[in-house]
Amino acid sequence: MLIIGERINSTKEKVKGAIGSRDAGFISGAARSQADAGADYIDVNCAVTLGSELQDMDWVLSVIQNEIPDANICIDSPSYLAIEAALKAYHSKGSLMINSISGDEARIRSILPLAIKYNTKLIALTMDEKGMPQTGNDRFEAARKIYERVKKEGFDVGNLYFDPLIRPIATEPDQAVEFLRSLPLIKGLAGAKTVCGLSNVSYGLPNRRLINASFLTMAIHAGLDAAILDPLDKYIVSSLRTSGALLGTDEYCGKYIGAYREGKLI
Ligand code: THG
Repeated sequence: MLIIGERINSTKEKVKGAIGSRDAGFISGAARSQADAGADYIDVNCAVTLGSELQDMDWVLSVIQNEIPDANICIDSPSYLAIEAALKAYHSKGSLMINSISGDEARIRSILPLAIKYNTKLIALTMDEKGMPQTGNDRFEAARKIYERVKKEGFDVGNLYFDPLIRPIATEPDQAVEFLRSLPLIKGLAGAKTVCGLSNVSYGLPNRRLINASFLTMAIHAGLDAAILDPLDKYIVSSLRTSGALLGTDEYCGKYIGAYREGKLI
């Protein structure tokens, strides 16, 4: 499982405040704690600070690279200009992921050349101009079109991560199952991988962390390759470690036992 740490996201009030006041200690601490907890990538989202997103992205990336010189970054932005600014601001030896494109042709046309030029991994949301997918098959069809389109341009599909878009079960009770159904279908596209942001699934319900962690366990079994999540959340860590042990990807349950000894499990 590829872990993408979600904590540096400007939709969180504390993060927004820290970016606004240029509190480097807060941002470097959030990067450090996530990397120490096993995050393979650090997601960076500065989109809430409209108007200053480019400068904010530039500053946050310099702070993270200062703290962790070989940090891998997942650039999370709806703005082409902010993504471009981030790619230019990144001088480290690590690897980059762009979050995200979709089936939207204008978006593909602007972002894909950047992903090719800077040799990044790329997240593609399985939706297009027609809107949000309902069924597992809708998600697969959207993924298939993007896959063909991106491949035609010479992008290495081994670096492509499809996000089948999780929706809240509180209002759409069939959507978690449809998401899970889409995973093996999408992974039938040679080389393609899957990713998701977990927390939408639990929106509107109490004890959200429990739902998120349980759903993560199901998604890992269904073939999820990567997830944007909080690597410091004990419920999440418990799901990751129990899944590895139960699915035989954690040799002699070593990581599970290690996490237990370190008091990291619920
Ligand atoms: N797919 C892709 N990218 C994404 C998402 C996705 N990027 C953003 C988001 N979804 C994932 N990142 C976060 C970051 C922080 C939080 C949630 C998702 C967060 N949530 C609050 C918390 O946990 O305290 C709760 C917020 C709430 O109550 O709504 O911090 O799906 N490709």
